[in-house]
Amino acid sequence: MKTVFKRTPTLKDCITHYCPGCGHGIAHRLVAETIDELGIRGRTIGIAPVGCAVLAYDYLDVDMVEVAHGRAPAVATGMKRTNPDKIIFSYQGDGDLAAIGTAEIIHAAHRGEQITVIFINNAVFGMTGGQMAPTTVIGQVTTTTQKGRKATGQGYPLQVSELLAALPGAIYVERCTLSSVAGVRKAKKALKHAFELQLEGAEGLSLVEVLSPCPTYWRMTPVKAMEWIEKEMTKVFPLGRLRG
Ligand SMILES: Cc1ncc(C[n+]2csc(CCOP(=O)(O)OP(=O)(O)O)c2C)c(N)n1
Ligand code: SF4
Ligand SMILES: [Mg+2]
Repeated sequence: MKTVFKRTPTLKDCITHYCPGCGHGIAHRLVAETIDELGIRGRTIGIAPVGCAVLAYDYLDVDMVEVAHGRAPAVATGMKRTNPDKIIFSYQGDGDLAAIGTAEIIHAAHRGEQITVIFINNAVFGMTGGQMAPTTVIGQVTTTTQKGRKATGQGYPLQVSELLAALPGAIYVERCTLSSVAGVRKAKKALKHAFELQLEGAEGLSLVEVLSPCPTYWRMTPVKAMEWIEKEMTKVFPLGRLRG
């Protein structure tokens, strides 16, 4: 029998703690495949987030560092500056990157740090129980917006990628989705491009935002969660290349 699909070596052979239908597992696979295809496993260092992907270091077989919530771009900056031959990436949720770590990501991009950022936008604080995040869309029910998010008092969804794309230090910013096969393929291409830029020594930060399902705290089946991304999330977070 011919093998048509197999685990890529950078993805460890283990069971993850993710809920059924969670996007983090797909995103991990894409990151692992990219590292393997580029042959950079021995020189890549990842920064694990605080959030549901906190155990990314147990799933990705590369050197990884765990840092405080939101501080990944600051730590990645230090890592890259002291190890310029290494490929440095951070993997961050929306609570991590768009809430507590807003200052770190904006300034890392503004300084044009040569790092690659993978931004998993699932529109909630997943790990802590599905609270509203800055990326929660208007009308979305979360544990802290039980009548749906309202702009008055709770603000508008924060489009971090659009903000970052306005900075000259961010050389590549693209928003992708995991909600369809075509979307997953595009996300892989975007991740590869982002890593390649760093590999080539391009001067600046590359970021790939990935719209990712959290069926558990969206209170949806995995299939409905994918549909919700396509119908609702992409209205607020349009897909495509924003810079570079
Ligand atoms: C300094 C600090 N503040 C708050 C927390 C609590 N905390 C842990 S995970 C998390 C939110 C995670 O959300 P996100 O980054 O979107 O990741 P997800 O779980 O949705 O993938 C928060 C607020 C913490 N660990 N450290
Ligand atoms: S709570 Fe959401 S983000 Fe966290 S593992 Fe479950 S589905 Fe994934
Ligand atoms: Mg989140």
